[in-house]
Amino acid sequence: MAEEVKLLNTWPSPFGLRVAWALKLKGIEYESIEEDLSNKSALLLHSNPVYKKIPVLIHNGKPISESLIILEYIDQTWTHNPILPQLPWEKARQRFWAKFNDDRLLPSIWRVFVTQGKEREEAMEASLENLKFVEEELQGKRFFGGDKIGLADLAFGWLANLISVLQQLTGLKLIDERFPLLSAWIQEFSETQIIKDNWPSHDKLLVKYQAVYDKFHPLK
Ligand SMILES: N[C@@H](CCC(=O)N[C@@H](CS)C(=O)NCC(=O)O)C(=O)O
Repeated sequence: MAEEVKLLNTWPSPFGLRVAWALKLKGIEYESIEEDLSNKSALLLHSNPVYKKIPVLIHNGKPISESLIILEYIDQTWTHNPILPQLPWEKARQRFWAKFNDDRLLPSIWRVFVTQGKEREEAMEASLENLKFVEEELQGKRFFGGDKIGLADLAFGWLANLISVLQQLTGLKLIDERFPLLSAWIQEFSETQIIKDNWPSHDKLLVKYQAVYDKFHPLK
């Protein structure tokens, strides 16, 4: 039976991007369906009735939600070019860091982006503390997954293209020479062909996130 793979997505989403990268790394053909989150489609509401969020992968008519769960599903369904290691401890570690990104790192950096004043200072402090943990995890490694891109790399992947946009819009520097290993990882990850070929341009992201920024920081 021919496989039918659809991805409900929005192009600037860090969560959607990681799923698209995983499908590309595995060489899976899929149809990307762009959602308008201000007017969600019946297909999205039907496929992810609990959270009503993208990304949703629909494989042969069956929906899977939550990007980290989708990544695991992809890895178990198409087992070539694995994104999770074999050893249970290493596997757990990849999952730990992917979850750390979603629970701690990404929300702290997002808070820097959407707040001002004292709140922003606190968010900045939390972000730097979180980034230090990430830096330590990269000791002696090229990727979080060792010598190749794995689950945690895909989860942290948004940093590699979005951080420069967020820094430009806020005028704040988060990742610089204080984080040499993370800076090297950003370089290495961004230069990987599959990743490079499959992410939105800096300029396109800038326009999109400028609009988001303006919404949170309207001119008085
Ligand atoms: N934990 C979810 C987060 C997904 C998420 O936040 N998606 C956003 C777009 S980046 C969304 O669909 N937002 C629509 C809404 O909240 O109504 C995942 O990993 O898939």
